[in-house]
Amino acid sequence: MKLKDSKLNNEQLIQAYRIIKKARMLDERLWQLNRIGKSTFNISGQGAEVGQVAMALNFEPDKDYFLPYYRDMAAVMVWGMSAKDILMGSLGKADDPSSHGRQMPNHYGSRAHNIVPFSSTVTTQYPVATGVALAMQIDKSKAIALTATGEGSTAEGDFHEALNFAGVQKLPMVFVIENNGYAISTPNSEEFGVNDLSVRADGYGMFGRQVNGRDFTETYLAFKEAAENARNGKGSTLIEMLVDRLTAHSSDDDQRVYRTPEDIAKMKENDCVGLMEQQLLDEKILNKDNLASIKEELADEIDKATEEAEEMPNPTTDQLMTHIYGEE
Ligand SMILES: Cc1ncc(C[n+]2csc(CCOP(=O)(O)OP(=O)(O)O)c2C)c(N)n1
Ligand SMILES: [Mg+2]
Repeated sequence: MKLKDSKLNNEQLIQAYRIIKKARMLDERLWQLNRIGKSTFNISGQGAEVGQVAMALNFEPDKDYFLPYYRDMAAVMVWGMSAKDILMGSLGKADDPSSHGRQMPNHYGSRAHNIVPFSSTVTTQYPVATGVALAMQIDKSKAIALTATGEGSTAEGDFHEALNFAGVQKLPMVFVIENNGYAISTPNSEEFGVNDLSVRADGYGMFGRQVNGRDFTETYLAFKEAAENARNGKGSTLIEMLVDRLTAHSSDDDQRVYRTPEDIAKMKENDCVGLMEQQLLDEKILNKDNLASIKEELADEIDKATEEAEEMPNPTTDQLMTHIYGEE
């Protein structure tokens, strides 16, 4: 679909693109920091940025809560986390808003931005999100809980428990499955027996929809409807968002071992960021010079954020037991 069919104006579309591009460039920086030994780990959202931003723009970050998973960097940036916040998490700094340097990198959380930190144990954020949504429903706050996980992770019992509870209670929620074709090295064909995971919504009494997460407008409009339904008391929606995983699962594996060179090359040719850039040019929203200067501005911003984050203090041994349990 055309970008303009989203009914967002040019300024809003450019703003969305800037976040998408920034997430991509920041992720590339995190890989560099890992490879030179400054950060211990990286797990990327490369290939999912367009879908994530199109999704997240439909929520109100000062009111709605996001319970993300490890690939959701672009989405948490829409929610308000800065490049420096994310870099501090990767470098394990004392002021890292996600966990003050206690968690693995890319385990995003920010009390200031209504982003609930999560466990590495996949899909545990789903049932936690139903609790957040139940509180919102009891409070009549008209807020929504958005939560995301990967497609392989939907095999966990937590997935069923969360969707069942949300369906029964008609909770104000949007559940997202980011289907990137693989669970580490296991392909979709060995993960489940259906072609469309969103059909599972029917079994829980909620709305279900599969979207192409490489298409900004298709994704934006699907989440718009889901958010409106949740906000207007019509209950939850399950959205399967088809995306790519352009990198290995994480910095600890090499996808060339389990994917063919042709498969990897084809995926890179359809890189969602490149597709959106072409649409911005075709629809005359930006020209090539504009794209080049945005890239330059973002590169400066990320360099500056990296320098600032690197200069931040590390946690000290006397802080070992802080930020672990709630304060009395
Ligand atoms: C309960 C549990 N089992 C296994 C793992 C190890 N693990 C981490 S990520 C992952 C794959 C998840 O794949 P998917 O849900 O498709 O998400 P993706 O990483 O592809 O985005 C696995 C098996 C874990 N973290 N938690
Ligand atoms: Mg996956």
